[in-house]
Amino acid sequence: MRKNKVKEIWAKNETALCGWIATESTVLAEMVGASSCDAVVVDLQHGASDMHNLLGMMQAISATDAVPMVRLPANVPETIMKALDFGAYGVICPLVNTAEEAAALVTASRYPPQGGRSFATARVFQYAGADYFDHANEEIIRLAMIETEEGLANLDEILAVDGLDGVFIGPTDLAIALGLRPGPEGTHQKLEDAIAHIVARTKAAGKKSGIFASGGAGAKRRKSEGVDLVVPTAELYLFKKILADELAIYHS
Ligand code: 3PY
Ligand code: MG
Repeated sequence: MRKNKVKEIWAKNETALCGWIATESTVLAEMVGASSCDAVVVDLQHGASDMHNLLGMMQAISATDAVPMVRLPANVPETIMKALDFGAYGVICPLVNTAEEAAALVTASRYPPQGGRSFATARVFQYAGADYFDHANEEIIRLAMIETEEGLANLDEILAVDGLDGVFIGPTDLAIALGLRPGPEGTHQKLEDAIAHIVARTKAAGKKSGIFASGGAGAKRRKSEGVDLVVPTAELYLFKKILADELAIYHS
């Protein structure tokens, strides 16, 4: 089976750099995959993509060396299984509140006997190789998003779930959960403390943490803080920023 590059990076205790696609553009997904990013996430929760175009998005990322990943719309077994069948090598599940919810994510993404994933010779075999069934349970990445008060309170129990690779911090929802207004890195000490706590507990559990950042500088900062997978924002926000910068030059 084709190896999961993010897992190889983690095995060396290094940080993976991850792109994030909010549009449904296969061209942009391929472009981000061909950058220095190690992985690309297609966002099915807040992004424009859905199950109807996900297969094409996975193919576009597969044309590059980046690992195709998905942020799920919700913790729904049918959706998890289909995203994996289409070629996702990693799933990030939003709004995980309890260990039971994290366990359900793991179960849906593991073939029996460890889990309850249904088998079909799906498109992923084209990408992964004929022995996908034998190694998928180990190669696939499963991250539970910590972005609610309840998820934060249950962090240690969530981290203890067998088969869960770790957690992904949603700083925007987490800020709101803490009664704060979202902002870039360093805006609120209370949020920074919560993030540092999540990163430290995750390391103590021998698992991996990921986070969404506000740009290259924010991602670099999170890497220096020990986060294992950093997302320096989504392609949509980058476009907006570059467009504003270029038009400001024009109008100046
Ligand atoms: C959040 O910040 O809440 C996220 O879900 C990151 O995309
Ligand atoms: Mg969120």
